[in-house]
Amino acid sequence: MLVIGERINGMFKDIANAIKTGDPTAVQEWAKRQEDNGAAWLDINCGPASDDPVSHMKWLVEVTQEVAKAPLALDSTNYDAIEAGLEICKQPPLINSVPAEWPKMERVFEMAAKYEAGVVGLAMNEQGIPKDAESRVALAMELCAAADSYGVPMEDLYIDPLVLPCNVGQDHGPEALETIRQVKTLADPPPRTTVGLSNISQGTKNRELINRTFAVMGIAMGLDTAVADADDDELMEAIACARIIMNLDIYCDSFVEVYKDRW
Ligand code: THG
Repeated sequence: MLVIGERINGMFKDIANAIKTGDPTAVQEWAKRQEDNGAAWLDINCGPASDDPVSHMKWLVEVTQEVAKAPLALDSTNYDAIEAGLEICKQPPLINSVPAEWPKMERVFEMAAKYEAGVVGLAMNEQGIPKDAESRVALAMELCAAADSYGVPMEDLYIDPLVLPCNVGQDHGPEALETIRQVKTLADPPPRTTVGLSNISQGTKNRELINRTFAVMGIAMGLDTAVADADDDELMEAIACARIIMNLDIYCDSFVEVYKDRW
């Protein structure tokens, strides 16, 4: 599993403050730190309080690219903000994200084809997030069909079953995991998979333990990527171990260091 570093998000006070004051220090520190810690992409999200997501997204992309080489994941529900980011990305990013809804899929898959970007497709639609895995998988298949019709290859589509906090949506946990397993077995070639890992522990105690437990369970089900905390060493170590157990990396005595050095 590869990590999409979650930290450049206006939901965090230091990033919200950077956006407000125009001081890039905190953004650039987190960009370098996440990259050093093994993040393969950097998530870029203006946060819920942004009153100008188009210019805030552009600014975050610009200042991040000044210090980091990793590709970005443009995280917004505002597709004008996504497009503004796409125009200035130095390498193809991920578009994070689109639900299984028209005309949103049309706008996003058209942009993805034009900019050769990846797309995170959410297992939800106008009716919200379904409870059971079968309905989530059906939405995933709609996303696969839509991607295909715009020429976006399955390796560039990342299905997100949507993870809810385990203290309020406990019954969603097994459904999200089963969705990952089925998406990987029902489609050939299969799309990739992703989750917002820290969602699982929002508002709980022992957050890191819950996050890394879900991560290794997800990897066993076929989880390829996650928006997650690259600064959490024990999480990164658990991911490195799970990749060995799943035979995704070759065992060596220093496999944790090797994983962290790779990106
Ligand atoms: N799927 C996809 N993208 C996503 C999500 C998802 N992007 C956003 C989010 N969910 C993933 N990123 C985070 C980032 C932070 C937290 C959770 C998910 C988090 N933040 C602390 C909290 O809410 O308690 C904030 C703490 C603070 O304010 O300092 O947990 O599901 N595709």
